[in-house]
Amino acid sequence: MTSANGNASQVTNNGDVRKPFKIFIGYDPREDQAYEVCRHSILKRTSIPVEITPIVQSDLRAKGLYWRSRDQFESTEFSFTRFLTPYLANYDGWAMFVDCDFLYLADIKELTELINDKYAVMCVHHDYFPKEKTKMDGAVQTVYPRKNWSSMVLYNCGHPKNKGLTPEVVNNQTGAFLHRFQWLDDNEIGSVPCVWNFLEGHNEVVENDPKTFPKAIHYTRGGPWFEAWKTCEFADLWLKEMQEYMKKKSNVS
Ligand SMILES: [Mn+2]
Repeated sequence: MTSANGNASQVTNNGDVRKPFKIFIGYDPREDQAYEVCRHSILKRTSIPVEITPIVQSDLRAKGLYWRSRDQFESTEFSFTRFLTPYLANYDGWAMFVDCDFLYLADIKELTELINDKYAVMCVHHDYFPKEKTKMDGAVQTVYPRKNWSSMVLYNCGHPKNKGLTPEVVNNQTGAFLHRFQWLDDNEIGSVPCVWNFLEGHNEVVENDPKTFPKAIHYTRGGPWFEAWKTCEFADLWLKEMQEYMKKKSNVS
């Protein structure tokens, strides 16, 4: 866990005096570098206190919170564990889940300012059908409605509907039920601008139109931490961030 700065009690979020904003990042041992760089990119830019926790499947198994057997459609270790976010936040306040293959370019405070308590969750409503048949390091790509919506979600953890997202439900429900937010009605799913989950290889920057400039790049096809994606779009930004993270790490130790 990490607090970006110590001034927790002074932060207001949606009118309330708040504790640090909780952020859960999906962790996969094959993408450790991606996780570290994603985390670094958030901490470096945030102007509000945040508490970042990796969602590590082996830890959750050891704690008896996760017991699902692995299925063939899981491309990462956090395919299902991500839906434990409201539980892990004690069904209290707002928290964010994000995949580890994100690079933040903006202050997370800007995202929290979009929070609206009338919703149970908020996310980017992608209308997206991937061109590739495989993703990352060869895992099978699957196509389904609301694809990629669950990769970055603001959860209103105290919302009554999200109390239904118990460990039992997360362990037993189908991928379709979870990834399509079927525990919710459509009007309980708020929308945030696509620049907060900007899909590399899909979304496009329009010159001179700041509304299209990514605030968080999602290397959904695989990012520069994989040999095959070293030259993907925005690879330079991620590599630069990684160098910075490595430098900071070596200065500390
Ligand atoms: Mn992803």
